[in-house]
Amino acid sequence: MGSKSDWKTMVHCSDTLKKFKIKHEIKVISAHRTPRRLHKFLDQAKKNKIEIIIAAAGGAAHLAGVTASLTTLPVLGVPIESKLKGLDSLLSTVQMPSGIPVGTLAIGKAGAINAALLAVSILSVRYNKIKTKLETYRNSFERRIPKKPF
Ligand code: RP5
Repeated sequence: MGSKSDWKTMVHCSDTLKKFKIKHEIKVISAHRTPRRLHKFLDQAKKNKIEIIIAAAGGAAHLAGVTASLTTLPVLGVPIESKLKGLDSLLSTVQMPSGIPVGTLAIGKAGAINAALLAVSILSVRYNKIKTKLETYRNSFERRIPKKPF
């Protein structure tokens, strides 16, 4: 995430990954403020066996796009709520030029949770245990939705 201030949103992403026992690193890396940290992290990503990157940033949110430009790993972008209610973050993250994709999720908490779930879904193609957990989660999720609004 681009700032420590993004953690209150991204904690929901981490909590969701924990539910599926997905090992993950949590870092503050900013495309603007700490570009050298970003390059170093991506240089070591392969060695560190990273399979997916979730990049969250707010405002002029270039983190996911710059990350995607420097790696072939799947990059999922979470637009953080901002002074403009996250619309700036959303557009900065989602409007990538053709050739460098960022899988962009919703603004804020829903996006943070869904980034984790999408990462789980991507991993489930390769790891059967994760696939089973995801199927169980989805089934229980459906049961939790009330059939009536009252
Ligand atoms: C972005 O600027 C961060 O991702 C954060 O959402 C936003 C504000 O950062 P702080 O000023 O709170 O550190 O780079």
